[in-house]
Amino acid sequence: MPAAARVIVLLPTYDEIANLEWIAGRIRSALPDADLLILDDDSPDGTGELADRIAARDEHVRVVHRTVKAGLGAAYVDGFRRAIADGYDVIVEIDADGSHPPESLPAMIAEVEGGAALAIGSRWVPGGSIVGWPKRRELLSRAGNLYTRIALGIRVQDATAGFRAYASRVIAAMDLDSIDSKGYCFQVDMTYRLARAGERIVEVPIEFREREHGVSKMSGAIVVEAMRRVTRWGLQRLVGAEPR
Ligand SMILES: Nc1nc2c(ncn2[C@@H]2O[C@H](COP(=O)(O)OP(=O)(O)OP(=O)(O)O)[C@@H](O)[C@H]2O)c(=O)[nH]1
Ligand SMILES: [Mg+2]
Repeated sequence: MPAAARVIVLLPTYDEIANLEWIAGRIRSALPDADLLILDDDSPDGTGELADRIAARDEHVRVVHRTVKAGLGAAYVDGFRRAIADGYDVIVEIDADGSHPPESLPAMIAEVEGGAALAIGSRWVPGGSIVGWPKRRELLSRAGNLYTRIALGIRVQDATAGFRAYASRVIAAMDLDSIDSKGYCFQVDMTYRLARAGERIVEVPIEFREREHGVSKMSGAIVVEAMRRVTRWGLQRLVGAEPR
């Protein structure tokens, strides 16, 4: 990793018009030298046009207009390919809804610069916290992460977290074509790939906040996808088969 690592922040958006300006500004302030790539899936609420206006006044900001809503995983894979092609050293994932504090990014990126393959902004390590979640939602996340740890034999406390910094070398080494997980499962999929490859994964405690504006795109289908896939990978692990 070069002394001054080149950092790109990938920001997927779908109907985040009430959040985009604020989150983009916080990201730019937290990481003044980094570039920001907004990946919008043709949001009906005009998020894409707002993204264009932000990009027009800031040379560190670019926008990718994707034509259909294809899920978070597909948007990130698109961003990964562009980030690798453009030669970035560190690739950041963050939600646009304000749940993930950009102010924690310097500490996460420092871990990657120090040799970690992946630094996760984690809710479930000591020092991490959640603001504004009902108990039900917390239990779902904790139970999902516990199940994931046991099924996959990994030590990560917050494998479903979508707040991450990756060393781009590990993304470049991945077969991105083989990733078709969409929701939370995409994050588990990425984590499991790196854990199997013996890469170092660290967790940095963060304060996670429930979104205040806009609506969640989380759905029962996303939870079911994650449960089914984690179960399948866990069974494949038990019989010594390659995960598919
Ligand atoms: N480009 C793109 N972005 C998406 C898509 N689905 C969700 N997003 C974005 O992904 C991020 C996370 O989505 P959220 O709706 O907050 O879902 P979540 O964080 O898993 O669930 P909550 O905790 O309930 O907010 C946000 O920035 C969304 O705008 C999609 O299909 N395409
Ligand atoms: Mg969210």
